[in-house]
Amino acid sequence: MQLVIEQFSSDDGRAGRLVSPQYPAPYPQNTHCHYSFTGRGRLRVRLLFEDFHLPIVGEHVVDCESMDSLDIFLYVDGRQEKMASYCGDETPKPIISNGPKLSIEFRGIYSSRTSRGFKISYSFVEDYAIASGKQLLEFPCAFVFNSSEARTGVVTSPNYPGLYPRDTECNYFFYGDKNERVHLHFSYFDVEGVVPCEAVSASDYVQISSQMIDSESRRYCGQIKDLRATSLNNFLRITFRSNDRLDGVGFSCNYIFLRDSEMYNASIIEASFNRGEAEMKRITSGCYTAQVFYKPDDLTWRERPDISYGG
Ligand SMILES: [Ca+2]
Repeated sequence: MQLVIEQFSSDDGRAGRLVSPQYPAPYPQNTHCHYSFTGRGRLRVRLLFEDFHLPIVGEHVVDCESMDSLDIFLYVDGRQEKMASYCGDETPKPIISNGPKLSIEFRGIYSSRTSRGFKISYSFVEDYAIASGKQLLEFPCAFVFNSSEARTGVVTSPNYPGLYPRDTECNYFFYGDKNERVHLHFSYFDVEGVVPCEAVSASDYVQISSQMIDSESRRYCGQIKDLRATSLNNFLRITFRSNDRLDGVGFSCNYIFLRDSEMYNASIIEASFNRGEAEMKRITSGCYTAQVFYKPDDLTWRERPDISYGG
């Protein structure tokens, strides 16, 4: 039997990589590995699976119990809980811990001549793997978006497109200039829960409000296509809240700050980012005709003749 036990602390380094024994050659039969991670203070543990290739017994993965598998454990209220179990050869999505600790158990009983095992890069992060906005470090998880810095952009749930962390609240504050409103268009929305997204139904949720503090505003959960929202004034808050069980991917949302005078000409302007270019659609109210513009890197907006809307 091969036994590997390793401990990683943020004191020893903020990032690194771990691989199965003898990677990329097959690990020996009866390999057991235990990796534990501890981040200091507000640091969270993030895992990015770069390669994942365990043997498949039979034709399909039925359950990981009877196969070589890799389990992820988290701590919620001091209890250790299994968050996920992975087997087969489908690369898992990135994972982020809800607290300072996370551990991995690998059980490689069978191995096979064609199984490379796994390669995982880990990091200790403070920003919840939220790539935009300015983080407010006086809050557990809060980000600010000022119109003066960027009038349009993308905002995502923590760790998107990986699974969002459990038992986590993140707030996103949007501040426009005096006459601006904030417009949101969620291009992806999948937040685990049941309408009306209350604690009773054990739901995670997203709340959108034009006030800093308010518990009345509508909550959103489940899978929603093309969710849009506009602030009542020049401030908007998105609150994302997950509970201590079951996970989802969360959301990706395009935002844009617009003055009402700009809205007169274009009832909806949405910004989206495809194939690395910024793309803006202008949809005229009522009859739904649209011009599509694109902006390759630093160039000016140009109309895109290859895409048309109408009807
Ligand atoms: Ca949940």
